[in-house]
Amino acid sequence: MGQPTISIISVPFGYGAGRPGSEQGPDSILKFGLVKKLEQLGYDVDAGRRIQLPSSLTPYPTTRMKHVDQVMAVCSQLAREAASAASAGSIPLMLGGDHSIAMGSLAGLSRHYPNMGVIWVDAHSDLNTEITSPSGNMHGIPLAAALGLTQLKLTQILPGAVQLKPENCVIIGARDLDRDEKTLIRSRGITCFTMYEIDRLGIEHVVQEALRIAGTGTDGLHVSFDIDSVDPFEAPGTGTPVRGGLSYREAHLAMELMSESGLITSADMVEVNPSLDRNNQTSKLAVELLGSLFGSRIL
Ligand code: 6HN
Ligand code: MN
Ligand code: MN
Ligand code: MN
Repeated sequence: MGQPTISIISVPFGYGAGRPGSEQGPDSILKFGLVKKLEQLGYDVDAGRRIQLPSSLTPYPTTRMKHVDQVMAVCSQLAREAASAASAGSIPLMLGGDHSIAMGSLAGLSRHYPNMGVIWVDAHSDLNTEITSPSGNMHGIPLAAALGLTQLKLTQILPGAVQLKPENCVIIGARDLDRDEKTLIRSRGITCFTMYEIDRLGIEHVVQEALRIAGTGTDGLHVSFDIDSVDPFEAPGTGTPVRGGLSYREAHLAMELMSESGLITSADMVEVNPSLDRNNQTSKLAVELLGSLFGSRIL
């Protein structure tokens, strides 16, 4: 039996972020050769799935959060696509778009993998709620939503969705956490490897621990990769850059180790913003990193 199929789901949606541009992420990542790269690694690639914002929207209860109706509409469609790709036996790969789309990924995937683990690679923890969000931007809440901590529930995105368990969820690369996010990480016992732990323990140890925690006793393992986890020196094309991030080699090694584990069943690549990029460096990096996640090796 050969490699499984990878189903690329493009989600050109950026209203969850505070500045425009990430809606151009999927087309840019595809333009720089993602399909060819995955095919060279031996996968069958289905790149035809694309989520569009529908013309009519169901209004959701108004909160301080911005563009909730749009986020919900896109996430509901994405959830159905992700669920159908997973139940067809392929590996769903979501290209964002801002990180709010992960609520759609997780709602859909959780129907197929009700006891899923998640590795959240990000400069941020995305654990705000409608109450604690300092910005009102929906890309700051998806992990909290997936854990059932927001007013918005995954089941409103897709009936039958299952929320994540905090013990099956690991954050890697954090260095810009809001006060209430820190409180939640402690009170809910979420494992969070900040840049401090990565400096002290090394990326290899951190990723092996993450794989053990999120990959033991779970039925699927999703990687949600926010490109702002990588240092802005390497990844300038993103809307909320924070200094002091993963180096180029640390990011690649993280992907290589996740690949070698054989545990990864789906992934998001989000927050690539071509309008803020330098020489398409960030889009090209996203393609390379996805290559490493799906088995590309130096030798
Ligand atoms: N992202 N914690 C900040 C907020 O507005 O809630 C930043 C969130 C960034 C979200 O990068 O996916
Ligand atoms: Mn994020
Ligand atoms: Mn981020
Ligand atoms: Mn576990």
